[in-house]
Amino acid sequence: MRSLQFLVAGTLLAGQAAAAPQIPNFTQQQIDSGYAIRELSRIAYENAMARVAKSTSGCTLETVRVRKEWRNMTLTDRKAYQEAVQCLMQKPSRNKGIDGARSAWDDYGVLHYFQTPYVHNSATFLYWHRHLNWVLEQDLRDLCGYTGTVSFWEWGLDCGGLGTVETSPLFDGSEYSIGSNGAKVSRPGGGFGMPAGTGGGCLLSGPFSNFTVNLGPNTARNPLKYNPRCIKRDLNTNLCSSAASLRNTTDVILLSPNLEIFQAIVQGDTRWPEGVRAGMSVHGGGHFSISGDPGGDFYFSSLEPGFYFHHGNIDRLHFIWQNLDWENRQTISGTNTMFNRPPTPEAVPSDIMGYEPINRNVTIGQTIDTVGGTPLCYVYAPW
Ligand SMILES: *[C@@H]1O[C@H](CO)[C@@H](O)[C@H](O)[C@H]1NC(C)=O
Ligand SMILES: *[C@@H]1O[C@H](CO)[C@@H](O)[C@H](O)[C@H]1NC(C)=O
Ligand SMILES: *[C@@H]1O[C@H](CO)[C@@H](O)[C@H](O)[C@H]1NC(C)=O
Ligand SMILES: *[C@@H]1O[C@H](CO)[C@@H](O)[C@H](O)[C@H]1NC(C)=O
Ligand SMILES: *[C@@H]1O[C@H](CO)[C@@H](O)[C@H](O)[C@H]1NC(C)=O
Ligand SMILES: [Cu+2]
Repeated sequence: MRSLQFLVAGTLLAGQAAAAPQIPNFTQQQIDSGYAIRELSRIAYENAMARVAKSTSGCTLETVRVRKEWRNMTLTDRKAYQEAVQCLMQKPSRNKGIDGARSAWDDYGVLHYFQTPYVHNSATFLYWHRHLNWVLEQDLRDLCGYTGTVSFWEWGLDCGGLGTVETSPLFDGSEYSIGSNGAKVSRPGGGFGMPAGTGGGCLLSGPFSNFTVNLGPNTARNPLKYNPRCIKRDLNTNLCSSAASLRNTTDVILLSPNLEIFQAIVQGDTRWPEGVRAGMSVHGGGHFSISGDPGGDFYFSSLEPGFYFHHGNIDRLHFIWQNLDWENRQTISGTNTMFNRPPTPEAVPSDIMGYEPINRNVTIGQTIDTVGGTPLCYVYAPW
């Protein structure tokens, strides 16, 4: 009798066991060195690929795109990505009647400018930016013949004692980077109330140092007016170490039992005590490790090529967190306005997220699964 009960209970539990989070216990040293995030990333990748293998959605093992950290891309692939972005910067804008929108790349500045009040500290923060990177990937493919994927920047590999942002393969100014730091400009503090980094001026060298920022800043009387200027950066390893280290990144995953808290911690959203404790946290930390103009501009940061690497990592953290406990982590949390101001109803899967005029609107529900095939079909590789 006893063994029969055990058997029945065992059968019931088997279904639940598969859904339980497979989160090992790590030592502080394993967390700080990056061993932990690499392990979590590997488990999430394997779980996601196992779902792809069984999927009937059209996202298959043949079609799934594998996104890699910049330093895990071959030099050839890095060049191909840069060239595709350069190409997009030469294609015509799809915006009509917006003076500053001169290229297809500028469309991303206009889009983010208009969506900012809805897609930050709201239910769509993670999902809207997730899909934005997908939209960019599609544009690079459709308009510029790119065959690869977007990438991501694991901030913590370049700070917290492991490296510096200035010498990161992403920002070292080499042929295979996305351009260098800005020229050193001495000033009392950095832009937007942040501590100063080590640059502040126009990019010194490398890809995108010739890129012209056409719109913004958001503090201008007419932010959408044509306002051509150099791109500036103010790289900041100290800020990265205090807000976007491997420990900070791993903690986002380990300390978040549900999406509400995950979102609060990622953004340092002070409406939650967990968000208060997270301080500036990884979202602000990654942005302000680049900083500058437009990188530090809340509305126009999407014109900075580094933006998509930063948000790639935010999306990757979300992907890892979701795939550690997929059954329980397909939720939506929050409303459709920033800080719920003005108050709006709780978001639902059928709510539409806007990507005009790039013509890629989707519902929130369509973006919950990166391998859902509607349209998303990608995973993040462990580094
Ligand atoms: C991690 O540690 C907790 C508390 O010590 C324990 O309950 C749990 O079983 C451990 N998990 C694993 C996967 O070892
Ligand atoms: C910047 O330089 C690159 C490489 O020389 C070139 O492909 C690109 O078209 C240039 N971009 C602009 C906006 O001039
Ligand atoms: C972020 O990590 C650093 C160590 O890498 C630590 O000093 C800091 O307290 C962490 N921040 C938070 C909010 O946990
Ligand atoms: C896309 O969504 C926006 C709302 O964010 C809406 O104004 C627009 O009409 C939609 N476009 C299409 C083609 O459905
Ligand atoms: C990715 O790069 C890291 C650091 O450079 C290296 O240790 C790792 O082996 C690489 N991983 C893959 C999958 O290529
Ligand atoms: Cu944003």
